Amino acid sequence: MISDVAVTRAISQRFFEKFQSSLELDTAIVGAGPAGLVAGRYLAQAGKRVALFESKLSTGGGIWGGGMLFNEIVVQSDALPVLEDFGIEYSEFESGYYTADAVHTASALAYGATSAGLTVFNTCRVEDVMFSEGRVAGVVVLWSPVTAAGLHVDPLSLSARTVLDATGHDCDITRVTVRKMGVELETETGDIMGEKCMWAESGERSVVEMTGRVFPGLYVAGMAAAAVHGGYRMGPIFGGMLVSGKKVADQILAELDSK
Ligand code: 48F
Repeated sequence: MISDVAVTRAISQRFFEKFQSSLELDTAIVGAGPAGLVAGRYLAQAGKRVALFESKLSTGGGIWGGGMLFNEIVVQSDALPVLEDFGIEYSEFESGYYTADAVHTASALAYGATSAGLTVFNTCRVEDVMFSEGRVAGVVVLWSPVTAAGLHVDPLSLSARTVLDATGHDCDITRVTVRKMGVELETETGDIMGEKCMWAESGERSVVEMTGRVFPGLYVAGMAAAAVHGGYRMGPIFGGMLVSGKKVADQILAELDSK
């Protein structure tokens, strides 16, 4: 016999176990696109307390639609080790260009990150950061449907030694930090520089170079790094996003392990 109440008890208890064990994190990742999921896998694999917050119901960010809803993605050779690590199947299209099915890639990234121990809170929007002693010190979260409905509800706060802005084009987390705190970022201008037009060759190279810390406690990866540092956009070639996620995980691990 199945008890409806047992189902409710199981879900609510398990959810709050997850939530309570995420109140004091080593790293809070915001955004479950390719950059955030790749970073999440490597941080979780290293044994860090890491959780990812995604405002949509599904993880995968901009992967699902490939290019213009043609659901294939292109990856260049630099990122093949990341594809292989996640067990993502790909094939060579022509020299230097590899393709993977977008649905398979999005699913495999989610599986690879969560099976390494990453906790994902979906439908959960980070609307602000905690700020303490001159650094970003955590995330302020609220269910995204609450925000969408325009309900007047206070959020909750979770502390994190490091926060990763992997929110893509919007660079939401860096933006809210600059807007509310007026801080100077570790960028060429000290401010958010804004993403440039399409130039995949430059965009793919620079998104990896631009990955890293932009303020004490705050890191950027993926398209958020391009938006913050003024990189070119690159469209549906995803190698830079994957390598950026791996690079930022290494940088965050170096900071976490140095203290
Ligand atoms: O946009 P997204 O896939 O970011 P990414 O990892 O990859 C970029 C590529 O998909 C593509 C590209 C490749 O050449 O240019 O755009 O840098 O994923 C960002 C995720 O962040 C979520 C958003 O729903 C998406 O799934 N997100 C954005 N703002 C918030 C957020 C927020 N404030 N709180 C929680 N999640």
